[in-house]
Amino acid sequence: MAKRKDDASKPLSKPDAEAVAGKGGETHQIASGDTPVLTTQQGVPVADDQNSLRVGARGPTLLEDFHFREKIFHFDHERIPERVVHARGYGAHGYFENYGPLADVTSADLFQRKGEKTPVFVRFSTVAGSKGSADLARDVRGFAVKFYTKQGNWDLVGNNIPVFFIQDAIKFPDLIHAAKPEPDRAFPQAQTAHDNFWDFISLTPESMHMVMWIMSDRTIPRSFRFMEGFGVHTFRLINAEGKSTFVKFHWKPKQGLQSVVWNEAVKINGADPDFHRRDLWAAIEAGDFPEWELGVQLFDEDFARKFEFDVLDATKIIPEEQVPVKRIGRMVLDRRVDNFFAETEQVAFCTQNIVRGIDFSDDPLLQGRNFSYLDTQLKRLGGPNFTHLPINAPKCPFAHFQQDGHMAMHNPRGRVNYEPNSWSDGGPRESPEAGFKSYPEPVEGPNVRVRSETFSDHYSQARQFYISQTEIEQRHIGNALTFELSKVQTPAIRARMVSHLLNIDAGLAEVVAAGLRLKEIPGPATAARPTRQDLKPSAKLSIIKNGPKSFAGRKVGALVTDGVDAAVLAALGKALKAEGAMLKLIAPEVGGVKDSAGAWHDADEKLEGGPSVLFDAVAILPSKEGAGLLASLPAARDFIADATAHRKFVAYAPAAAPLLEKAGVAMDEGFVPLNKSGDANGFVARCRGLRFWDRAAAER
Ligand code: HDD
Repeated sequence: MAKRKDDASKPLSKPDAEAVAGKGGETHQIASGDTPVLTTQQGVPVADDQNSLRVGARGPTLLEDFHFREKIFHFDHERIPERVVHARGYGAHGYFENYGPLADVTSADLFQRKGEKTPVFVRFSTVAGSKGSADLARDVRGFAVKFYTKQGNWDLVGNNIPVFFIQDAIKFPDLIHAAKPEPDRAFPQAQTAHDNFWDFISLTPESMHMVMWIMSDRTIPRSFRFMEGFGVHTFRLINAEGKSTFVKFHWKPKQGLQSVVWNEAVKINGADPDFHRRDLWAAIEAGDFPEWELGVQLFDEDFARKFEFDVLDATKIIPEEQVPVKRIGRMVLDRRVDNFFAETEQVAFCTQNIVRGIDFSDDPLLQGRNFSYLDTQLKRLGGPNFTHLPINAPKCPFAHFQQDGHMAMHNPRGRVNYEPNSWSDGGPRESPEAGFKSYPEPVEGPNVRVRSETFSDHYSQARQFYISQTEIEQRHIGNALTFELSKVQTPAIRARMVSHLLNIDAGLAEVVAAGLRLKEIPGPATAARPTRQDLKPSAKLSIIKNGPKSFAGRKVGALVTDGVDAAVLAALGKALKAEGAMLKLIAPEVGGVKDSAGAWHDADEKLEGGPSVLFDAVAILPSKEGAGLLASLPAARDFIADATAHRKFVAYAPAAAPLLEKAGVAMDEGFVPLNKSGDANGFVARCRGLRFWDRAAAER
């Protein structure tokens, strides 16, 4: 059966067709050769999988039909609870390759040898939406990495934003309740643009730095491949002598940073809600393996004491200008999952999973997370043996006396299940030499529920982030705040947010107040600490300043018709291939088009299914007649108008001119004529800029 299904081009033979249709009383095919026989879970071969057992052809179904009952029973229990947060995600396998020994700072085994490869599994995610929500929601992206090291599993459970909303884990349920659909109405899905979220945020000044990040284009990445990752918290690295060095972890995408614009995100969600997962899948399938470098910011107690903010406060960064990011290895994702559920869904990340040579800091958010992740796996995966699942099991030898529980798959063998014991084959023993050691930090103090004074500056780094952005990015932040707060129905909440913005940047507050048309500008929010004006802009915080050097890994969508210039199309394909980018053909019909030399090209998408939002740049390449046809099609006009509005580079054949006019676009320097095949290289070179932002300036 399986074989036949895969080979869709082969028509079904008569007995096959009957087996599928399940004609009563017919003889079913007998599996032979390499086709396995369908069995029950007990291994009993199944003779008929099309009809339940019943009394007579039209009679009631019998309870003794064990195959039917087992099949339905299993189906009824296919779902497990989705993650409370980060429910929608997508994973891939790969490896981490260490650049060189780091023994001076850490004894972690994976960082000891140059070129050592450690297998990894990565799961990217959105936070707020449920499992079936769309990929381009404006949201933080999860960036969780499981390293299967030779000394046990290390999980670095980070995000694509280096700070968080809250300073203390006890506020996490409130934050997530506020962000998720409102409980009485169960909407909006996968969006923070609603009253509850902004009500909570506007009452939580510590979230203001994060607010700047989530209202920036960081929350609408072009794909998982083009975003940074951060471990967020300060951790410790411990060397063999027990010396501790503080560390913050960074993932830097080799592909460079890239985001989409909001109007594009909204349209992508309609055109392809799976845009991000499809992108990762397609890149890996094409052998274009995405890659990140792992970077560390290393600093000592002395720096921590002198730094303007508390390094235990997860709402703060350490600017790279103050502590540079040292790149210590690279991660390559080169293998897709075999089965989404078994791997991506069942993977269980826990911040408490660390290995010798790495340790926690006292960041109260991290300390709380260490409880939460282990706890949540019990609910989601149903028992304490989720580490027996292949995706969660260490790939190094392991031995312990833990036993039993739901679905136990490897209980200790033999008589011994406790320690100490005096049996000669007494099982594993602890090892003071090789074992995990916690950093013996001296801690003293009264039991108190207080937030440290050193955590109380909520605006200075929010301002620093804002002033580090290009003008375009600042405008996007203003637009995003205006959009989200316009969805808030309670005017007092809108005004309360503007009062916080006044502490961040007066210009931004003004833009948002005007965008909301506030009748009265509120006074600035009461601040525990005045906003520092002396923090310097940090270029690393901008996406546009950290874009790619090449157009590799990106996609051009070429709108083509019959009669497309064969030489120009070939040259464009060649130039993109040389750059490591892809060309996709969009045609009036998916069957394809015949070019000017009479050659046939299959289309990748029918026009209505391949809007320009799915591509990084576009080429409009109709023949003269084709241009006339396209001008009459709304989807073709939208294709061009959207690409223009989203500041994309547009290549066009001379014959496209009347079509461009019909689409109502004003041509500018971002439009590149493809008159002859030699022009393709020039177009691809322009595409390295990703967007023609000057078009935005002209509009303003
Ligand atoms: Fe969390 C999942 C990242 C704060 C509690 N979190 C989860 C995932 C990521 C993060 C990437 C998805 C893992 C996966 O793909 O399976 N979370 C973060 C970051 C935080 C953070 C970077 C702040 C720095 N989280 C945080 C706090 C708590 C949680 C403060 C609770 C006290 N997070 C959870 C959770 C989840 C989770 C409920 C849901 C599913 C899971 O853990 O395995 O336990």
